[in-house]
Amino acid sequence: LKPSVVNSAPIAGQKPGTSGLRKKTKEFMTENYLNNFVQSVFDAVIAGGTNVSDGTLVIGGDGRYFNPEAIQTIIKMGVANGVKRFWIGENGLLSTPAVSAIIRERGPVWQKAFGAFILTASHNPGGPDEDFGIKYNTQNGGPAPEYLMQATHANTGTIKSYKICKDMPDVDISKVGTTEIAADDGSSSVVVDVIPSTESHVALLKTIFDFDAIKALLEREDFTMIYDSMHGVNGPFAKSVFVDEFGQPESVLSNHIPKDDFNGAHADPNLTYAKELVATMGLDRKGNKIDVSGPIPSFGAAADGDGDRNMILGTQFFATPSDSLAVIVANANSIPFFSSQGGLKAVARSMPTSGAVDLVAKDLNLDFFETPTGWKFFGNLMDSKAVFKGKDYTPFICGEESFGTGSDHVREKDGIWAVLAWLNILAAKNPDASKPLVTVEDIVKEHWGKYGRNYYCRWDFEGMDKTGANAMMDKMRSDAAANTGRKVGSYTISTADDFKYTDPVDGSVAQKQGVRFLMSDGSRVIFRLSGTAGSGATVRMYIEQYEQEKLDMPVAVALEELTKIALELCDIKTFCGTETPTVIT
Ligand code: VG1
Ligand code: CO
Repeated sequence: LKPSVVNSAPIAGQKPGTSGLRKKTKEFMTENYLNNFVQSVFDAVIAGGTNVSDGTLVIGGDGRYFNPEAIQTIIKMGVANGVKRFWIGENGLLSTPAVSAIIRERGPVWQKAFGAFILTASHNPGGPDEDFGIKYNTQNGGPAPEYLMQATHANTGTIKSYKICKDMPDVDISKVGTTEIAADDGSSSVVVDVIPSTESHVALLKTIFDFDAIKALLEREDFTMIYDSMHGVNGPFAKSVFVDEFGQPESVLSNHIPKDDFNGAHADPNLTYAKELVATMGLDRKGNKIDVSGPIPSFGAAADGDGDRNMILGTQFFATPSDSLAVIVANANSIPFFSSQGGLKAVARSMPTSGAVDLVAKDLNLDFFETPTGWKFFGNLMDSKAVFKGKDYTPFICGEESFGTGSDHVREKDGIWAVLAWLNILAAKNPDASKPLVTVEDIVKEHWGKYGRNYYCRWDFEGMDKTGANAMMDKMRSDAAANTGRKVGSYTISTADDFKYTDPVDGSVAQKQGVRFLMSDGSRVIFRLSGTAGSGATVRMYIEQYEQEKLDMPVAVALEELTKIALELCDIKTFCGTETPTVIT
């Protein structure tokens, strides 16, 4: 266990985005690339006052290519930097929400985790020619806050060397168990615990939901489901819950064996990429009904590579993530986690997420927050009690339009949580098995009937030229004042601005979080550049229109005029040379 100091030099571009550092796998595998970043994190964490010799470091990932090698490197660097105890997921597998649960729940006080490395590029494709990524989570179980990532980035620009125990043998991560490695002179030792991947997370989920009621729902003759894990890390978790806990046959699981390239597919749960599930549920990639021979399941769900995203489908019905969030919030108190704590108290959504949940929050008198894109902003609100002298916003639900939903049970979005939330709500709506099944579609339509419908879609333009995309955003920013008050088609722009967020808990300010065109009738058009693209620029265009009466239009029809206006407002054709999106969700 003798640490070596290896000379290195800064590598350009190691700037963490919305959710960690993501690059092409090949770039990550170049000499010192991973080492430089990991050392920069350790230096920032230690400078921030964390004693890494006290407590445990968690390491796991979504199983993508280069995960096993990266895990061994981080263990050896961790030891060299003073870490004494590790928890590693079996076979290196831990979903993002499971990591959060492990940090928060696992072990006695003296072993509690101080942080975690998660090896994932989430919904980005994996494999030697695709993407790799790494994120760091802190002691509260959430993504590292902005200041820590800024310090890390600064360190990557000045790094001269890193520490590693080169001669330490690789740890066998394929078997659950404890390895103790003592220094030659017996002066110190390090404990590496390979832990069952699903244990802490599934135990936590069992305390949140009414498992008996969900089991009874799943056992109904007229209820069938399918859960597509898209060959990401969610497979073992879905198996543990649906097969081991609920006693369902393995046939409810689809693509549940993790693969290091996600079987060559794009493990992103949306209508475009979850093709197989979408077809099984009787829909096309626009969410329209198609003819299917044979029965269609009552409930369909999918997860992304690292298991933090979810897509919810009913029989020939797509619940948009924004609607799903609103429905979960409206029915939260049928879930024991909320009812047992005196009811849901606060909700938050990211800025581009539709305003459907705002209407529920207002109706139910909940504290409501609108934050920038990315999960880290929700964490502060959930931790408000600790940080904010007793002001407590929990129990708390939050979500994003990008298929992310969760609560304060962990500090990450949680795909399987959202699936169980829906099943718990379905169970509560169906107390009597002899009555016809109240479906996902019934629940969403009843919701629209009460609150109106926020028609919504997002267009992604992937692989755009960075210079062009930045120039486009700059132009909209500088034109914001002039655009305010302007009439466009049948709309009037009541405000054009660049979203800025002041954190109500710690007062920190996040600037330039997306250009917004807020129309006088409540409709919105929003533009952002993605912070998770592995290469090039991804432009995101979000379109929303609220309707109180007309609840049954095809989305494309409802949003037709606004979409045309949006393309004119940004003039993407001139700046990026196209106005055809690569993905519509
Ligand atoms: C995207 C989504 C954002 C999400 C983030 C991480 O970020 O829009 O809502 O929080 O991915 O999700 P961006 O900056 O590319 O728009 V995950 O599942 O990739 O960790
Ligand atoms: Co993800």
